[in-house]
Amino acid sequence: MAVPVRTYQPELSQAINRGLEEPRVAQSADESSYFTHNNPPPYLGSVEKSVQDFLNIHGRCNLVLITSGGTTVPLENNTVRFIDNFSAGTRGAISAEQFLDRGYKVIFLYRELSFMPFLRHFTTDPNHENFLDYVDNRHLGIKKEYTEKLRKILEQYDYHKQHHNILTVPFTTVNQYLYTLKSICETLAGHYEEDTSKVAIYLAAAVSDFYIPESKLPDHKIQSGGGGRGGGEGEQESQTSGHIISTANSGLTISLSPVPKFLARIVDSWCGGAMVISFKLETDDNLLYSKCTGSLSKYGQSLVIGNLLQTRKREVMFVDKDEDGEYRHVWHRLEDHNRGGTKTVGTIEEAFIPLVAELHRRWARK
Ligand code: 9Z3
Repeated sequence: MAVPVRTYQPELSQAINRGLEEPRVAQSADESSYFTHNNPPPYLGSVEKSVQDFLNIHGRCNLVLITSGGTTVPLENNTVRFIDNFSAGTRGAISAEQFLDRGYKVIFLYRELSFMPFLRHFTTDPNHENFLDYVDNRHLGIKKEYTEKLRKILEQYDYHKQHHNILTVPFTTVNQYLYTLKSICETLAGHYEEDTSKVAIYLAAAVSDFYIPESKLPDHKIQSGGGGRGGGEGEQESQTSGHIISTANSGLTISLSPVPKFLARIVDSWCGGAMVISFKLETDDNLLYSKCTGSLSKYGQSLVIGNLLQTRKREVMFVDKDEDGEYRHVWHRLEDHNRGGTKTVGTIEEAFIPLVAELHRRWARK
């Protein structure tokens, strides 16, 4: 099942409301001001309905909400330019397949046009082959050498589709992401009531730390030479719109506000009782462990999975607390798994998702 909305085109009917109160730059602790100063995406009601319908089909099964892909920060309301966060959505898409394999119902909150479960096999091929390469152009059938691969993937895809095991919900901007995440978490909390421990929230999306509040965005494309309207003599020398200043002489200056960190809210209020797993992405290996423990102590999630940009496809570090409340960490490496395990796997997610599912099983039993 997929929520039939488009998120990557700007919503022009939601053009900036200049009458909105000036936003106070949100401090980390000040989550609520974010939602009063930024509008919800106009399609949110339809997402809420799809999520509720999905939950009604499945009752209170084990469910994982997976976030996947990077969020964007638009620089203009009619968005030509935006700041993006690193993530192709590979981790989220593979993880979704792994959770489905273990009987989970999956809500997949993903960056529109990033990798999707099952479909990703045809776009991440190491030989750069895509689906069109599979088709014999004379008979329009599948070339013999690809039938086995396609059959296996199609079998799983069809099975989960027929059983409505996965609901896909798109986002593009950080604002769409935050509103949709909050809405899904709250719908889950309402549906599962005292059984929220059956829910895992697996936050693999790469979320922007900074953004431009809605009322500070320029409506139109920023002009490289400042104002730009008309040209010739009398041309405006500068264009200013709240957080963005463009001048012919000095280039472009952008000021970004911090996005409040919502992790603690997920844990303590949006969907209290669910097992929350977050990822920590770093590039400096000396920082990774302390960043993971810092995140655990600030936000109170159950597990932080640390990864380095350079090695994320080969190794991840699980950081959590033991029964005495002491931090502990374990590295999980693809190479070690394939050396010691009974089944050789191709991706690190296939190696570590069974461990996450086991931790969740214990969490739900508590
Ligand atoms: C990750 O660290 C993911 O593992 C990756 C996956 C983004 C590296 P790909 O999709 O990449 O396989 O290309 N995600 C979380 C990054 C993040 O923004 N974490 C926040 C933080 O570090 C906490 S929720 O502050």
